[in-house]
Amino acid sequence: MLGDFAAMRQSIFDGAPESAASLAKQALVAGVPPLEAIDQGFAPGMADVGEQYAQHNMFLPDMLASAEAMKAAMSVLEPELKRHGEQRATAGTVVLGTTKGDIHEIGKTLVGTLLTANGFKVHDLGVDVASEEFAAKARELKADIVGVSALLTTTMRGQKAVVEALERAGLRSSVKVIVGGAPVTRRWAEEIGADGYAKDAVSAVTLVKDLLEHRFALDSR
Ligand code: B1M
Repeated sequence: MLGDFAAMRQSIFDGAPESAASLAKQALVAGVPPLEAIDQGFAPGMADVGEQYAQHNMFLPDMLASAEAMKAAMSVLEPELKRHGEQRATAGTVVLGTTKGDIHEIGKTLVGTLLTANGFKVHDLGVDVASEEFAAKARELKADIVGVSALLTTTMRGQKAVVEALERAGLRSSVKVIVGGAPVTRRWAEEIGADGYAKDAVSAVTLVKDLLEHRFALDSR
């Protein structure tokens, strides 16, 4: 079948990396766009897992197994997503990471992959990243954008800490800060003085493009 989204979703729910990777390969061979396989197949599987975990029907080892399955699928799909970006000129530099104390990496990595696919140079600092590290890398790379992901209500505060670290480093006026992650909202972004919020990886790309276009328009006045 062209894009067996139900089977993809199930492979994540079951925490089955081999099956997830094999379904991802089959999807590519069948000509399914990689983003469609993620959005309609694999990511909904992660959402199911989150719901079951919240209702105490699944436990931490199950969530971990599902994350491994998701990573297995992504390792097949990401190179395909990125390939498009390699042929383009650099649209801007983004420093990306997940906040201090937070090890959720899948959503952040997907944001990075799509930005790369859209011609941005992405430096991914990984997970559990201190605010000062974001600021130091932004200075070193003369970044246009700093992107901070947080998946826990307790680690969202780390996004505010990054805004503050950039201010302390004297970089706040030259760098745009975007935030995202399941518990993050537009309101929170405004409250902490970030420049933008994106609900998913596709809107993160639109947001970054909009912010940079706006900045270049102001710069050329
Ligand atoms: Co965790 N976990 N987890 N977990 N985990 C959540 C987030 C949770 C909502 C589950 C639940 O209870 N329903 C809950 C948080 C509750 C809260 O704070 N409100 C939770 C918890 C409690 C925990 C632990 C505390 C559990 C424990 O130890 N008792 C623990 C914390 C560890 C830590 O970080 N210190 C923990 C651990 C883990 C695992 C290690 C097992 C694993 C992560 C493995 C890994 O990443 N390598 C894990 C997972 C897999 C999840 C769920 C099930 C799935 C997250 C995911 O990968 N989603 C999650 C439930 C859920 O979110 N429904 C859950 C798929 C991904 C594509 O989506 O990450 O939302 P997401 O990213 C999206 C958007 O949010 C957005 O775009 C992405 C792509 O569209 N986005 C951005 C993300 N970052 C962005 C940045 C941007 C812009 C957009 O700009 C910079």
